[in-house]
Amino acid sequence: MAAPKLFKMIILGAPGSGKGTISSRIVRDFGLKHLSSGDILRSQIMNKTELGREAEQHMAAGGLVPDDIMVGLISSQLQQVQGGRGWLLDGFPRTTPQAQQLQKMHQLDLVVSLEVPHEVIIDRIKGRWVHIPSGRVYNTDFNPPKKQGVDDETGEPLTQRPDDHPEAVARRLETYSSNTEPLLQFYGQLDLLKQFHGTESNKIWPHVYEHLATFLQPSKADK
Ligand code: G5P
Ligand code: MG
Repeated sequence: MAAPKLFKMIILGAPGSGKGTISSRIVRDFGLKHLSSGDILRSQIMNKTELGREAEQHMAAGGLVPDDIMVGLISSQLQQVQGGRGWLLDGFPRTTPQAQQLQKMHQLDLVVSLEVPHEVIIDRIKGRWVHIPSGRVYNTDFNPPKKQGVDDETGEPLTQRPDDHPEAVARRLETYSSNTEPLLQFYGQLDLLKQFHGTESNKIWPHVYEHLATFLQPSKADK
C-alpha cells in the first residue's frame, strides 16, 4: 500500500514574530514534525561542527548563512523525516533562491506568515531566554520558566541568544525586509500563502488553528 501523503508547510515571519511559539502549538495539536533552521544551526554551533563555525559568524552579526549551505542542510534534514503526518519548516526558506530550490524538491501544501509590527518584536526579544539543546523558548513576561533561568523539562540553564542584542536584532529585521519579504509575493503567486496579522501570539493562534483544521484533522479538540 502506498504511504499516506505528507502535509508540507512553511511558517514565515520576521525575527521574533512568534514562529517558534506558534510552531510548538502546531506540533502539539496537529502532530507535524517541526524543523527550525535556526535551532538546527545553533545545535551545529554548540557541537562545534565545521558548518557551525562558518554559520556562527553570519548569525552573530544578524546576517544570513549562504544559500548553498542552507539548501544542503535542510534538504538532508527533510530526507531524514520518516513517516508521521508531515512537516513544518520554520526559518527556511529565507531568500528567493532557497524558495526556488525547495520548490524543485517538494510540493508544499501551505505557507503561513505571521505579520507582527516591528516595534512589538523589538520589545519582546529583550525578554527572550532559550534552552539551546531543545530549542524551547521562554520570555520573562509572556511565558516565563517555572524557575528563573532554568529549563522546565531538563533543569538545565537558559541562555540569551548572541544575536538578540539590539544591533543584531535591527540588522535581522532589515535582512528580513529585504531578503525574506519578497517570498510573500512568491508564495502568493503560487496560491499557497495565508497571512495572520496581530500583536499577540495568543490572539493569532486560534486563527491559525482554524485555518489548519481545514487541511488537517486536529489531534486534540481544544485550541
Ligand atoms: P532563527 O532562529 O530562524 P529568527 O530571527 O527568524 O531566528 P526567531 O528570533 O527565532 O526568528 P521567532 O521564532 O519568530 O523568532 O519567535 P519566538 O521565539 O517564538 O518569539 C520571540 C520571543 O517572543 C520569545 O521570547 C517568545 O516567548 C516571545 N513571545 C511570543 N509571542 C509573544 C507574545 O504574544 N507576547 C509577548 N510579550 N512575547 C511573545 O534564525 C537565526 C539566524 O540563523 C540564520 C540567520 O543568521 C538568522 O538570523 N538562519 C539562516 N540564514 C540563512 N538562511 C536560512 N534559511 C536561515 N535560517 C536561519
Ligand atoms: Mg525561532
